[in-house]
Amino acid sequence: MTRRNTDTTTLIQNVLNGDRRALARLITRVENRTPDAQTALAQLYPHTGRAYLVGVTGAPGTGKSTLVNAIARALRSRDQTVGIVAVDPTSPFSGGAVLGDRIRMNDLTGDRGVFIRSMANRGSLGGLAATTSDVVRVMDAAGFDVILIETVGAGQSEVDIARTAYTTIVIDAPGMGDDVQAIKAGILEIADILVVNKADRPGVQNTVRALRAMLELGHRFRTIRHHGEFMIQQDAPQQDTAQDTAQDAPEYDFWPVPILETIALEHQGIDAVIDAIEQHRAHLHESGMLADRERLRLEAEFAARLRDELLRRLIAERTPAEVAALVDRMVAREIDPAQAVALLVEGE
Ligand SMILES: Nc1nc2c(ncn2[C@@H]2O[C@H](COP(=O)(O)OP(=O)(O)OP(=O)(O)O)[C@@H](O)[C@H]2O)c(=O)[nH]1
Ligand SMILES: [Mg+2]
Repeated sequence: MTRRNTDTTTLIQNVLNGDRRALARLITRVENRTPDAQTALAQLYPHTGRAYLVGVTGAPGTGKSTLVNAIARALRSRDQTVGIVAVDPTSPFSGGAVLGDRIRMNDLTGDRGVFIRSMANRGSLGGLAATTSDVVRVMDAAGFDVILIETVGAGQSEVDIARTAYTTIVIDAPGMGDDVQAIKAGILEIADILVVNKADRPGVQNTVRALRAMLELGHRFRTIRHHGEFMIQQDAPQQDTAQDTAQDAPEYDFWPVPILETIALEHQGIDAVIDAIEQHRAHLHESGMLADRERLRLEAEFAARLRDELLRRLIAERTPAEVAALVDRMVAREIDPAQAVALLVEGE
């Protein structure tokens, strides 16, 4: 065995034993996508799937980090260990927002039952989603009971990251501008729990009303969509075939999305949020949807990774000049984009 292999084996063992320094080291390697990180992830994988994943997303400045901090503290008082992954695609790794998150969350530092990791954008957003899944899995293997994943609900990739959770909390706050604009329908659609934070500010009831109206407009039923959502979706579980339209959704699928008010800064309303997470978890469990979600999650991740890998391989086989030549021909109206793709794939 080489020294590197021995190192990796020890590192994996230490992570499984909950060693924080090993955890931090491995996560750094995962972020850097080192070859030994791939080995470690594969070996840790059988030890994952136990943590309960909660996504927290919403517009910038709504109070996601403050709420995550408050939820983590409340979970700790219920004797649960907590991993936190804060994804901040807009800031460079050493940027202010990441530091800000650390400062705001520092009343949790020193507690060995909490582990916080901030991640910034490295490379493409697709890459960030994959890396986030890997980091979450490392924390899962390390034995944290709950993993909170904070993302800014600004783009598709962030929404995809939030979607990897079992329970997704979408957060809004009064005074964020037009309430209907503040949360795009796409983000609202993934909400299992809606939180209106900054309930100490004027306009809370307007925000609550706007959200309730949007929910009633067509998001009342949250169904697992088996068709059209993911690239790979051949054998949907039998019991769900009648579920493609909300009207047909059987009773077990119904989850009334609660709208909760919090003042995260003062830790007010947090117990109700945790109770709602617990209720949603029980609902997923009893309805069998927990297993469905896990399966969908893995399928979606598989599809995304496959897309990235195929694209990477295809592009690697072509020179930049070949790609540029195709773009030139599109600009000259000689070929349309679909033809350009066909030519690239067929290796013209
Ligand atoms: N008045 C009031 N302010 C709050 C509350 N919760 C958070 N804030 C403040 O709102 C600001 C933004 O809070 P953050 O927790 O950083 O919000 P965020 O959504 O994580 O922000 P980004 O990660 O930058 O998108 C901070 O100045 C908080 O102190 C609250 O309940 N009431
Ligand atoms: Mg934040």
